[in-house]
Formats: sequence, structure tokens, C-alpha cells
Amino acid sequence: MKPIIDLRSDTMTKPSPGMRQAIAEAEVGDDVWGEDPTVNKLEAFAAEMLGKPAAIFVPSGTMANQIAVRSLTNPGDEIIIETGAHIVRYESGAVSALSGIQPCMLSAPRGILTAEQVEAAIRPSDIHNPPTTLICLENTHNRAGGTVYPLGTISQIRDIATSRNVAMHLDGARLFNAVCATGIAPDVYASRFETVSFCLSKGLGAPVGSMVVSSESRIARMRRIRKMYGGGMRQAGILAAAGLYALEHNIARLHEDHANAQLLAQGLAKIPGVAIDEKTVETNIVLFDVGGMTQKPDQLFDRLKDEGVLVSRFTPTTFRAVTHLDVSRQDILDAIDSLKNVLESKSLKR
Ligand code: TLP
Repeated sequence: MKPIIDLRSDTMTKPSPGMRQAIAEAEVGDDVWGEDPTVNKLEAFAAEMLGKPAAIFVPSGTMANQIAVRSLTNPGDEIIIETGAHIVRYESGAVSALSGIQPCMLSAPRGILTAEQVEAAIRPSDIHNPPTTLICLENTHNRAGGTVYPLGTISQIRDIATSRNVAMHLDGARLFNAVCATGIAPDVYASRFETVSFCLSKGLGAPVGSMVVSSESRIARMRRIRKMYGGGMRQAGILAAAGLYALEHNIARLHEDHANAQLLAQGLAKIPGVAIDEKTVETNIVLFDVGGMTQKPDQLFDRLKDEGVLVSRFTPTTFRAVTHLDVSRQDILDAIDSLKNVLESKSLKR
């Protein structure tokens, strides 16, 4: 049996021996009581890194986004968000169910909204209109293929948001991939937003956990909302220890994942019938379309699985491959060979 090369997501990473050691040695207490020293350390560390006064540790990226949105809105409000954003696409309708808001969804190439688009979507104050109270951006943008939000665009949107009294939340599940790709410090990105979430359990390799950073008062509000949503954890220091280890050891290596994504994209681009825009591969996500192949996508997907290469599907014909710390350069070279075997057989264009 061939070894499995799991490119379905960077959520697939497993804790390394060093991380497991940190987990084993973690000091713990009851975090609902604010008494877990390792959670407290992680929260202080994250806040400092992102240049905000406070942070909160939560079980998932979804909960991080949801408590942030809830803390910044009232039921009946409208939020401006890109159509493919995780918050509206992959969180089970939570913003509507839990915050009672309605999303105003705008489509944008590469997932990057323009300031003009956002400005035009902010509702004028009128009794008929829901108040626009929040703009949510995603950096990197998952569904667009890990694209990076230009800082200039974020700043323009910030200026409009400030002048119209609208708050901003960043779904920074993969913010450190953007940091790695651009060299822009995390606190510079964070300074444009009231709240920023980021995940420890994706490319950073922790088994569980996300953070939200914000002001002291908003984090205090989010602690109450987290409790309401069932996210108050007890001896969570064993998870926070993994998160601290991830922040200390696994940021500097993200460029390896980006190089591997480039390598994979170059390999895919050479396979006749595969549609891939190499320019969109800016970080660790590679989207490619197999709609131009003679074999059906379902068949290709299953054959790739049989070859030991696991990818996920974003549309019936678009496959996503995500590089991460459990996938080496050699794995990518092997994956390209397998992709060639599967995709080049009878791969004449229609
Ligand atoms: N993304 C997952 C799936 O849910 C699609 C993945 O495999 O990429 N924001 C962004 C931008 C995300 O990509 C994700 C997870 C989340 C939030 C949610 O994080 P979790 O899964 O921890 O709730």
C-alpha cells in the first residue's frame, strides 16, 4: 500500500513529538474560573503578537468568528461579507442562527472586496434598512485559493468603515500564511480591525484551538458569549500548551508549505487538461479544475484516493490541495507523479 499524502486540508496536521511533550508538561487549572496558567499565558502571548490589549482561547475557528460577530452586532443588523467567505459558506448558517444578522454578500475576484464595493453596500440610515454594523474580511481567503488581502485595500476599507461607523472583523484563520507571504507583521494587519481571529489548528499544527484578539472590554463580552455557546473549557492548558508551541515553533516554517504549493501548482500546470491559475497560488492552497478532462471528476477523485493522494472538492470540478507541515517536498513530488498517472491517462481535452 502506498503511503497516504493527505492534502485535504491543513487541519489534518497531527501534533509533533515536541508539541506532545509540551502538552504533557502543561500546568493546568480551571479556565472558566480564569485559573489555567497556560491558557492565560497563551492569551497574553497572542494579544502581544497581534498588538491588541486582550485575547481569548476558543475551541475552533468557527467559534472564534461567531463570538466576534456576536460581540459586534445586534439582531437585525446587516454585515458585509464576500460570498465565498468561511463565515457565510462553512459555518452552518451560524451568523444568522446565533447573531440574528443578515449577511450582505458581495462577490469578488480572488475573494478580495474593493473599497468601492464595500462603500456602495453600506446601508444609508433609513427606517427601512437594516443597519450595516460590521464588515468581515478573510485573509488568506480559503475558497479563493489562499489569496492574500493587499494591506492597501484593507486600509481603504478601514477608512470607509471608520467614516461610516462600521466595525471590522478579520477571519484570519490563516493570517500567518499571509504574514509569511508578505512579510507584513501580524499586528499591522490586526491594527485595521476591531476583532481578529486566527487558528492554531491549521498550518500551525496544534490539534485544537483558535484565538480572538481585541480590546479588553470586547474580550470580556466574548468570554460571556463563549460560555453561552458552550465553549468554556476547564483544564484547557493541555490544549493551550500546544497552541503556544505552535506559535513559537511553526510560524517560521510556513514558507516551506508555500514553496511546496508552488511546486505542486507547477506540476499540475504541466498536465494536459488541468486548468490551474498559478498566479492565484500565493500561500498553501492550490485549486485546480478537472472539468476539461475526459474522465469524470468523481472517477478522478476516487482514482487519486486509490493512489494515496487525498484532496478535497470545492466545486464538482474544482479540487483543492492544501500543503502543511505533515507533507514534505518529497511527498509533493510523489503526489505529482500520482496526479500525472491518474490525470494523464485518457486526459484528452473535450
Ligand atoms: N476551514 C476548513 C473547512 O471548514 C472548509 C478547511 O479545511 O479549510 N475560517 C477559515 C478561513 C477556515 O478556512 C476555517 C476552516 C475556519 C474559519 C473554521 O475553523 P474550524 O474548522 O476550526 O472551525
